[in-house]
Amino acid sequence: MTTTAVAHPNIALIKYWGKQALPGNIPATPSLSITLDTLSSTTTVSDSATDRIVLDGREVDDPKIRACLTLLRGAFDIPPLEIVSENNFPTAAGLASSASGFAALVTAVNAHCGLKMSEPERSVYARRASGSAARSIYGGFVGLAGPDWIAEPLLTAEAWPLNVVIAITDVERKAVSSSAGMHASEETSPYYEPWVRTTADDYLAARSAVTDRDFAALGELAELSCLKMHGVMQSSRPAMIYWRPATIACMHAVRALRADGVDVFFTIDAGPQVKAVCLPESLDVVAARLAELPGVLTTHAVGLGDGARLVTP
Ligand code: 2P0
Repeated sequence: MTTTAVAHPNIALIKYWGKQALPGNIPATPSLSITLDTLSSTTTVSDSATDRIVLDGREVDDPKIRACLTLLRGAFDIPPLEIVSENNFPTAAGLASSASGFAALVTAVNAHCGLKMSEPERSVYARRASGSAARSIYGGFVGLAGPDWIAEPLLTAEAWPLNVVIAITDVERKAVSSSAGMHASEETSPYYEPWVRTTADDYLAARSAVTDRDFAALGELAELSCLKMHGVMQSSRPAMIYWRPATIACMHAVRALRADGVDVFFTIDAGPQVKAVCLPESLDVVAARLAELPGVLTTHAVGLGDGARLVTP
C-alpha cells in the first residue's frame, strides 16, 4: 500500500527570519504567506524493510527528513518507510521546496500510518522540520504567529485570487542554508533586535489588509518586510547579499509599473529571485515587463493554491 500527498510552496509577504532560543524551531517573527498553485511537491510513502529517501529520483540521506521522522516516532508508532518525493520545479531555483516538501511528507505519513493528526498538529510537525512548511499545510493566505506558532488559514485562494510572477535571475544553489543565515543574523546584525521588535506590528497590519482585501496596503507592508529582512541579512557578518543586478532591476520595474497605476508589489526571499504579486488583470503586463529585463532568465506566472492534501483514496 502506498499513500501520496501533494503540497505547494508558499511565499511569505511578512517574512520569517530568525528563531527563538527555544526547542521546537520556533520563529522569532510572525509571518504571513500565500500558498501557490502549479508548483508542487508530490510525496509517496510506503512500507519498507528500512527507511529509504528518494528525492527527485535520487536516493539521499537527508538529515532534515531523518530528523522529521525521528520526531514523529517520538510520538507515534511508525514503521520503516520508503519516501519518494518529486518537485515539479527546480529545487535550485529558490522557490521554497522545503516548505512544500515537509508539508507533503507530514501529510502523507499521517495518512499512511493512521496517525489521525489534525491540520494544526500537522502544521506543528511541519514547522519543526522547516518553519515555512507550517504554512504550506493550508492554502490561500496563511498566518504563522505566537503564542502557539501553529499556522492559521486567513483567507482562501478563491476569496482573493491574486497572481504571482516569479522572475528567475540565477539558478545557482544558495551558499548558506536559511537556518545558518538566520543564526548569523541573530548573532551579528545590529538590526536584528529592531527587526524582531517591529515585525509584530507589520504582521497585524498585513493581517488586516488581507481581511479587508486591501491590495495597496498589503503591498506596502510586504515590500517593507522584504526590504527590512534583506537589511538584516546584508548587515550580518558575513553579509548575505542575495540580490543580482536583475533582482534590483525587477524591483525598479515593479515600482515603475505601480507608478503607472498597475497593481503590483514585489517580494524576495533568501535568494535572487523576485516574486511580483499582482491582481489578475495586471498579470500579462507584469509578466511581459519582467521577462524583457536583462538578466531575467525565465518567468513563471502562477496563482494561489490549496493546502497539503492526499491524492490517493
Ligand atoms: C519565509 N524564509 O518567511 C522566510 C523568508 C526565507 C526568507 O522561511 O530553518 O527554510 O527550515 O525553519 O523555513 C526560509 O526558512 O527555515 C524562510 P528553517 P526555512 O518564507
